[in-house]
Amino acid sequence: MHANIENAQPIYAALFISDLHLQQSHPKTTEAFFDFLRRHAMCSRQLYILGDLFESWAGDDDINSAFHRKVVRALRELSDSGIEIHWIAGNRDFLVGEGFARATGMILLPDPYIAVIAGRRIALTHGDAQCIDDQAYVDFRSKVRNPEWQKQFLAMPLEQRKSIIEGMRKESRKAQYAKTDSIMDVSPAAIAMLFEQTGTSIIIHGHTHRPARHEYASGSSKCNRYVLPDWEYDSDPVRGGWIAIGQDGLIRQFGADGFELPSS
Ligand SMILES: [Mn+2]
Repeated sequence: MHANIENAQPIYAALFISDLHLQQSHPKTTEAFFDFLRRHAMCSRQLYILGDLFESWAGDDDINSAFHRKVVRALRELSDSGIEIHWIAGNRDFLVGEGFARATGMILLPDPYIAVIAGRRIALTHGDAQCIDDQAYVDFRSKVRNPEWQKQFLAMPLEQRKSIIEGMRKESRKAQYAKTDSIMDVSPAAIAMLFEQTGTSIIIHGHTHRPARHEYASGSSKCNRYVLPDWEYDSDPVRGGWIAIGQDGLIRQFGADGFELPSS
């Protein structure tokens, strides 16, 4: 009985998503995420969340809001089904900590992280650490990623933290108008350095919301940098998608409609 189910092999070795920016005011995006978990992540051995799953995260003591509990329950269902969930923090949800990891059953990874999937070594990163041409952002990042700053911040009452984060978001939106497109993208020098430091020929990252596959020649071999899309199902046209690595090691890019992109 049920032999076909018990013997079923996962279709994919790993799936990668980032920049869903989940928030209560975007219910269709949240529903698209739950749908993705049920229909696609369930057919994979591993799921890698590469940052900015949430639009903001004020600390693990905010885990009990009705919205956050729904997200936790969906991730827990996946990990309880035996699918490994791996997490790299983004610039919006870097305060996700051990409490959230325990509740969802996921594994927190450092940034960058070298994963070996279907025999391929792959460097995984959110991508904001490679945006080194934006000096104001580099300064901001080094401040808020400092453990001492985080300790002091997390010692504040939750409501105060939420209003500080809201203020930061307004400032950052204002500052972005004055920045050029290239300054907000990853720096070619930082990408070259990441390839060299990790000794990999594949990078997967998000953050820039510029989904693509970039190919680089490196001596006689080739390197590839895959950029994940952001998700937005509450506006028209919708945006979204993911990257999958098959058991055969092949890397495929999928769009918001769930179909494979022809260019990958
Ligand atoms: Mn980001």
